[in-house]
Amino acid sequence: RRHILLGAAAGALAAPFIRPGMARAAEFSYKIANNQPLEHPSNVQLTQAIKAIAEETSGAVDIQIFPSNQLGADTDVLGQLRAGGVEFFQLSPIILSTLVPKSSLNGVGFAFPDYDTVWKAMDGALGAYERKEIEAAGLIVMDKIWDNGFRQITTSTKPITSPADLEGFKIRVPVSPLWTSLFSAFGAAPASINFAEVYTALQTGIVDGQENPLAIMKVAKLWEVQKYLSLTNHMWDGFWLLGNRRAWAALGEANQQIVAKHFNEGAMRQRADVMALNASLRGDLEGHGFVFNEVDPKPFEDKLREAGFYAEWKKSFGDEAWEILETAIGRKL
Ligand code: X2X
Repeated sequence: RRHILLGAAAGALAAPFIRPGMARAAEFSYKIANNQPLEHPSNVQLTQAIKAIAEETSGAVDIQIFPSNQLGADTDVLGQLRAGGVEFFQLSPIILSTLVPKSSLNGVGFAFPDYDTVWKAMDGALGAYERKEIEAAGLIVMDKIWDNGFRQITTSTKPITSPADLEGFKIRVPVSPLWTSLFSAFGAAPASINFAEVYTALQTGIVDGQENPLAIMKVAKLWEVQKYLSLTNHMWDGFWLLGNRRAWAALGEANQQIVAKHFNEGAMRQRADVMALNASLRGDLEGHGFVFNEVDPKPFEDKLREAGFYAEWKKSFGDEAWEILETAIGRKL
């Protein structure tokens, strides 16, 4: 709440300024927030996108990046986005499901076998369905989702090789009913913790493990507080680029088109960057001391089915949404 007041006050008082090379003062000084450090491909490509937006609008649309949860933890910033204290926000669809329940469809355990299936689904009917739900909740969302990646489990204590290794295991999960349900189905003890507090939670032993894509393990330097990395690929996760509806409307159509174009192009470049990074990340993380192991996903998926995970979520999402998911992945869950 404090952030919102400060943001509004700062916006009202801020004097227009002219950057070198800009034809005129910024008409719109907007913020974009996310949870990733500046060196993550998301922020590398966002930096390029906002530069292109400033250039193509002759400086009228000036967007500043607030990385690494500088404006607050994800669930707080979602509130700020809705209130208008921040204009743009990149957020996992699965965390967004705290506001838009059906946006976590893509996070159903082991739904996606590979990236080809992910991009066909998210650029196709599944992504369109999630965006329709997001817009119905009063938010703006860009067409192209950014990549977070396939999620893997790390621990400080032991490699996770089978579902039995997760029994009673204290693991951090992001704040979302789907995540809690997934790890409860494995018999683990999931703790909902925002990403902003993950490193400290691992360091102080509040939890013994966490799960994230390799690129996040890298930029968050998780080898400092974790040892084993199990390639479970239990979920694919991305970042929707969300906007506040009033701030978006204020831009007007011409600026909207420019902003959307560069954000969406940024997403496509970011996907390629994460893909390229994935090729070297295992060796890189092993070099930092992580001990990798691969797992057969089948017993993990079987365990979820036995625990009633798929039945529960089919009921929760409803038949229409579930069918869109199953069509997108080309099999029954
Ligand atoms: O919070 C996480 O673990 C992260 C960075 O992967 C998300 O944004 C969901």
